[in-house]
Amino acid sequence: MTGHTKTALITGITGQDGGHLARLLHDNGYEVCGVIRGQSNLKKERFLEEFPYVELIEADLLDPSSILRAVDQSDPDEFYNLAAISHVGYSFKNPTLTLHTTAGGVLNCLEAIRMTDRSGKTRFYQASTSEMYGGLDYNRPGLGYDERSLFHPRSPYGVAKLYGHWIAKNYRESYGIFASCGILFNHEGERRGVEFVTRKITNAVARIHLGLQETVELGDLWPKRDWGYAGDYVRGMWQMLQHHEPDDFVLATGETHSIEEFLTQAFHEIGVDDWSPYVVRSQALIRPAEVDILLGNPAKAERVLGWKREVDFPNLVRRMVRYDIAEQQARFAARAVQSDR
Ligand code: NAP
Ligand code: F7E
Repeated sequence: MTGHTKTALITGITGQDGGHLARLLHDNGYEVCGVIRGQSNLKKERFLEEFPYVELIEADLLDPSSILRAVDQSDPDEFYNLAAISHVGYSFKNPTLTLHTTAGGVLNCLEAIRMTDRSGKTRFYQASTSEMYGGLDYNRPGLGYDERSLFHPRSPYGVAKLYGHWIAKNYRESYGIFASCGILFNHEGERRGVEFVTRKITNAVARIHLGLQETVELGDLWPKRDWGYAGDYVRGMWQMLQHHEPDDFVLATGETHSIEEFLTQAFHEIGVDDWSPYVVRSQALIRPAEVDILLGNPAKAERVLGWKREVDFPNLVRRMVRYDIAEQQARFAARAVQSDR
């Protein structure tokens, strides 16, 4: 071992939150290990360029023995399970894969800890989600969902996450595993996949601004989400595992905005007041069931953990649009250099 104070294992390290968390833990002196899947993962090279200090371990949530080996090999003080099939729309198209990955994968992680962690040192973080509430039973108007609200998931993703949530609590109660669940509302940023609506919009706005794209195709625009910045939320995950006992915590902003509002704010950044000529509605992007409104109440995390989000809605959108404009310009310049050769 080197001079690191603690070791962390992260599944889903190639995803949005994985990148933010790897950096946060490294900056705090951790040795960071991350699970990468696939025999030839195209993200690997780029990931290691950005995070040369991360030790990657080949494993797959669907393969219990590989997760057991990853835990045995890294012997983590903290194990963050961020891997999942995380796209709600995709989960309707691939429900069985979602079940095995997003639900069964959590069991594989917990069993790996139970079998290897004789001293009980490993603290486990489960990435639970506001999608478990489902937008129904919205019976506390203005207050938002908290840790005691009813669950009513509205997608195969939400249902699978609810299993992950309860099995983590069950292993806490049955075996004394330090398992904490963060019930996180939507969080976005420059690392967000372009398959999610916020990044799809900011990427398109940047390209429209630069004359590289004319329109963007979207589904329903009326749903409302409680959107925060991912960098703030991974700090909350870490704080949950530093707490003296395992527990469940909601992380949210306490504000909700429709996709229309996100569009207005994003186009405002490029000086466009009326976005309607640029948005094409697509039936294919409408989900079999929709979560109408999500609003979270982070009072417990604020009070118990001292967690506080720093980035507000206008700054989140601004940050994403500016990042995407710079990224598109850099890509364009790189292509121009290549074609000159
Ligand atoms: P993301 O960007 O979609 O990343 C998902 C990660 O899971 C990727 O690294 C992916 O690997 C990995 N993965 C998928 N299937 C796997 C498998 N079979 N074995 C191993 N790894 C696998 O997700 P995110 O936005 O960072 O979210 C992190 C976690 O928080 C997820 O569990 C998500 O469901 C949950 N969550 C997210 C939000 C949000 O707003 N972002 C809110 C609440 C909860 P590849 O790169 O190889 O595909
Ligand atoms: O959709 C609508 C869509 O896919 C947001 C995941 O991180 O947060 C995320 O789930 C809304 C929905 O995120 C498009 O129907 C319209 O109402 O960006 P999204 P999500 O479904 O809220 C939760 C908390 C998680 O846990 C998940 O892992 O936008 N929408 N048009 C669209 N959505 C997408 N993706 N693409 C569209 O074109």
